Amino acid sequence: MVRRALSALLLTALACDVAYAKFGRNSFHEDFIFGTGSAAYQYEGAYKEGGKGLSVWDIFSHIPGKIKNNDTGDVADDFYHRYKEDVKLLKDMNLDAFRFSIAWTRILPTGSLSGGINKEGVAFYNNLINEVIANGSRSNN
Ligand SMILES: *[C@@H]1O[C@H](CO)[C@@H](O)[C@H](O)[C@H]1NC(C)=O
Ligand SMILES: CC(=O)N[C@H]1CO[C@H](CO)[C@@H](O)[C@@H]1O
Repeated sequence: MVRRALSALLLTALACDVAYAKFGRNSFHEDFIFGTGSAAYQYEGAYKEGGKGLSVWDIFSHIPGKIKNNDTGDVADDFYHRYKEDVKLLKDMNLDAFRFSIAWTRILPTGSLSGGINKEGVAFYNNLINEVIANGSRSNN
């Protein structure tokens, strides 16, 4: 009984393997865009660098006990410093597109236009977009 069940399982696994082998990029229309994405708070880190202002999440996550393990996005994936390595990963994975969000606190550190635009923040996103394009992907935000 157990042996028969195992044989059935093995056959199912083999059938799935064959099905997977035929399933790949070519299974999609040639115009299909493969990409990945990120969200600023979860990804960038550098929460007080480059002229960035504090977001609601920056402040909230620093209130002890509000977030499990008192975790914050202060460093996160350190994308702010390591975006070139990440763009290289996109290229190595042969992805077509990269979608990301912009931390408005990097652009408008005080939360309003009257407080001034942070040129260093604009430059960061500009450099990121240039890096993505130079490495053959589209950027979407
Ligand atoms: C989080 O911070 C609170 C308040 O300081 C503390 O009581 C708690 O032990 C901390 N939790 C962890 C997982 O460090
Ligand atoms: C992997 C790769 O091609 N990286 C290139 C990405 O674009 C920059 C230019 O901004 C090149 O210097 C890298 O070689």
